[in-house]
Amino acid sequence: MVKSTICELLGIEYPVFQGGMAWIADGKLAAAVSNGGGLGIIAAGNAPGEYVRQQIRIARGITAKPIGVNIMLMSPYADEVAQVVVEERVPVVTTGAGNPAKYMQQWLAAGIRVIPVVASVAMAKLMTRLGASALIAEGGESGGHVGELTTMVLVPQVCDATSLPVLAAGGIADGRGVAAAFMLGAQGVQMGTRFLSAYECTIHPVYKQKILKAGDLCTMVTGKRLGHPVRSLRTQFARAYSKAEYGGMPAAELEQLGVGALRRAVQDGGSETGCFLSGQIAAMVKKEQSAAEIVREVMEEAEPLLLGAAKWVK
Ligand code: TUI
Repeated sequence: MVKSTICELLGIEYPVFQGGMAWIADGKLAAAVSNGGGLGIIAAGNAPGEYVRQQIRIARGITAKPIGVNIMLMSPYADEVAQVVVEERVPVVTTGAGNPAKYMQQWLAAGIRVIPVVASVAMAKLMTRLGASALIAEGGESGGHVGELTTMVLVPQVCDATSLPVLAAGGIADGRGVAAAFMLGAQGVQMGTRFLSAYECTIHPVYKQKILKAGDLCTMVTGKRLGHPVRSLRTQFARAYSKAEYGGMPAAELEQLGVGALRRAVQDGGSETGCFLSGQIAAMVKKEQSAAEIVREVMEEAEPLLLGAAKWVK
């Protein structure tokens, strides 16, 4: 059994978080992951506070285990979601796509464990100083909003920069990735793409099939010119967006082209108009299974690898 301080800190069985994927990670998926012994996380994405409250209550109807909420800091509703997590006494908050400094005091006073996603050493140091309980170091192999550094490069540097436990994210979908993350100094992992194939993940069937059929070169990054690079499947929409981006389309029009695209992928499954967020690891997601099986499988795979690592030492 692989145990780490993350398990003790949060009262969970396995050091595995399910990423807070906008429009995807709802109360049902989060509860399934938590019931499986990991930490399920509800994504606030660009949704209003009341939606998040509803999802927290749905999750609590399915599990008594700890759940988390991810707050996407670029959301126009970030302020109200920040308040909802306090009112609902959510035990763990993760943040993404920005700096959560202005909310930290309020959350710490409410006894919330704050675990920000960081994509740089500077942000890791700042979050450590401001009272985070742990950090998620997310490399650019991940789906969605991406930073500059890869997981391999970011994780050890974040581990060196903080005394807090670190979870690795980006490019992890099996036990080898988990074992490698521990070798880099992490004490847990966060996976997003792998959970897209969970039975409890209610994305459009077309989205699920695209992930299950994806190859190694299946993703691309768009949105760099607007300052928020996003990794998604290389679909008709992503190619058209990229062409517009590098073809000199004015920024306001480009922004407009992206509006609603995440929702369309998740709810309608349309390749022409939807943006199917995915990590580079999609090619290694090969079957549908329950969220609990995913959590257990990756940790059972990691265990012999970690035990066997000593064979290299002569
Ligand atoms: O947040 C994510 N992934 C996301 S958010 C999202 S929704 C979205 N919709 C439209 C446009 C953009 C996003 C889809 N996927 N991952 C966590 C993450 N956070 N990755 C990188 C960062 C990050 C980047 C900069 C965290 C902090 C940061 O700080 C910059 C600063 O100095 O404020």
